[in-house]
Amino acid sequence: MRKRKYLKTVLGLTTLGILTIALTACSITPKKYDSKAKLGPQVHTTITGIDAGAGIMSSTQKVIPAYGLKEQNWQLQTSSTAAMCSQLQKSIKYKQPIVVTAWQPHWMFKKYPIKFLKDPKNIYGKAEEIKTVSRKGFEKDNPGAYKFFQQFHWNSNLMGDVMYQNFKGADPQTTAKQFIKDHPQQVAEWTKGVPDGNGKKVRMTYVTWDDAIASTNVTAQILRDKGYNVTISAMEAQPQWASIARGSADVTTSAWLPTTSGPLYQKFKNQVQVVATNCPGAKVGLAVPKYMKNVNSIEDLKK
Ligand code: PBE
Repeated sequence: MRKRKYLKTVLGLTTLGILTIALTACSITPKKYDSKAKLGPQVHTTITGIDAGAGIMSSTQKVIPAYGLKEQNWQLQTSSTAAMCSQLQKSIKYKQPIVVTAWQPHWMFKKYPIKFLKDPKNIYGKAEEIKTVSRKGFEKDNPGAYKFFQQFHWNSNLMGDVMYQNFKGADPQTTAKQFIKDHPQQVAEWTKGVPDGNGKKVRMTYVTWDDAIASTNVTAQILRDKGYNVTISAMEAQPQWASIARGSADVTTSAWLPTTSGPLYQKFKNQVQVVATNCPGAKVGLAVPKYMKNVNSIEDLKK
């Protein structure tokens, strides 16, 4: 009897021990950033990226060999903006190292303490601008809407506010309506001399990136308020450009030029038309959390 009880206790304690070890193992968090150690191994020589169709991904594929990161087997991990941002958030929570693809305007710089890495070779381009691009012939077929798109231009701040509202969960069309209400002067400037739409069609296309969601919904809503019949269709970047080039869509407000959307622009430039710059001062590159004090340039990734 005694022996049995003893055995039971030992067995119970052993089980408890194993369970504790297992649980601890599961909850072990990866190591914090170590400024004295080589960076590559700390992040598995991986840059956390977004969706494969993004221009920032093709630029980053050029960055890897250009900065000698290929020799160290650095790789670019494809994911999505949402997945990348949640990875970033997790890393920041535990002060772990991470290298991400980043761009501005975007709310990530408002939400997370991160910094762009210097790009001395200018692979991501020097001065990016967000441009409005239409099909050839749109101007002739719909001069009223075209005029509006020629006049539509804002800045990172205004755009950032709209994006941040959407990020916080607001419906993009509701945010657009609120923006219009709050910025009558801007809207008046953009619609100056723009005739009533009388139900004329405008087919906009966009990729579901935050900046494109913001500018597409704001411009679509302004044109709707002017009596245009605006449709907005979300698609991947390549089909988006192809549909404008083919003429099955009219216009997009989210071409990042000259570098980020550059490869697609080059491919279709004979069939499309750059209408205007709608947001100057955009920036594309790699970023890391600010606590990675020794990493300030893409060149530092090798160290
Ligand atoms: N972005 C945001 C896109 C364009 C808008 C920079 C992630 C890209 O093509 O990379």
